[in-house]
Amino acid sequence: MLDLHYWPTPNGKKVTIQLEECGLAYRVVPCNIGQGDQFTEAFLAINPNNRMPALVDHSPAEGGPPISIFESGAMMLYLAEKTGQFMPSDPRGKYDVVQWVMWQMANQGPKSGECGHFRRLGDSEGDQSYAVTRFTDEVNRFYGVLNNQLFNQRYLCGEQYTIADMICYPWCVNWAGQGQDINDFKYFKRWFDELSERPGVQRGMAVGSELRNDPASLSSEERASLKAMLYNQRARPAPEHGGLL
Ligand SMILES: N[C@@H](CCC(=O)N[C@@H](CS)C(=O)NCC(=O)O)C(=O)O
Repeated sequence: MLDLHYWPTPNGKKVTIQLEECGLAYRVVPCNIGQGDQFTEAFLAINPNNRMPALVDHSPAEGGPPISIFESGAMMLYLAEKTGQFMPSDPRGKYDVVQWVMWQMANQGPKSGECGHFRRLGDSEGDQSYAVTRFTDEVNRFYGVLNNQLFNQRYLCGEQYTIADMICYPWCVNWAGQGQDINDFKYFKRWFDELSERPGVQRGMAVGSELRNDPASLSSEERASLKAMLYNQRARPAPEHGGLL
């Protein structure tokens, strides 16, 4: 059995799309990042980076104790190898996919996250126009990268649908909130529309939709405590005694 520690955000949905596309049996373990579940000792033992998603495979192919994995891209590579689906096994094809997984994890994911963060902030923390322009432009560049890649091929790595497509899709869904117009990127739009119709993508995107609170329903105190917990996190202290020095 696979446990996915999850909250319905784009980083979580990358993995639920893959689980659904592969038809794997899995259990969703809610990790409510608005209530601080990512800081519990039990969760930190799985992911020392206090971020969801995290995956625990209780039945690894080679037997032995459960394998736990953090970072959505690492989970997707693991599942692709475990199932033999949605990633070629020859080095040329495999590393074509791996480089797009790395691209997503190092570029599209984090910078689209910052884009959304600064655009949502408005002027409550002072003038954000430099950050808004910087990240909106960078995200615009990403749509251009995807659009060019998809100019003469159906999927990001050629004619086969792979985890490279699955990992990029959820961060494109909120293109309007990122200050973009996908009609400017017609090859990208063809790909986006095709993926949006896939039943596995639809099922993966819908996982946990009942868990999410409507931010508009939060009181001003709840909003303030959420902000205090999620924004400006600093280092968690290491234990004082008994460590390796
Ligand atoms: N690179 C990580 C990013 C994970 C991430 O940023 N998760 C966010 C939600 S999308 C989170 O858990 N945030 C909790 C927090 O900020 O404390 C991955 O792709 O798995």
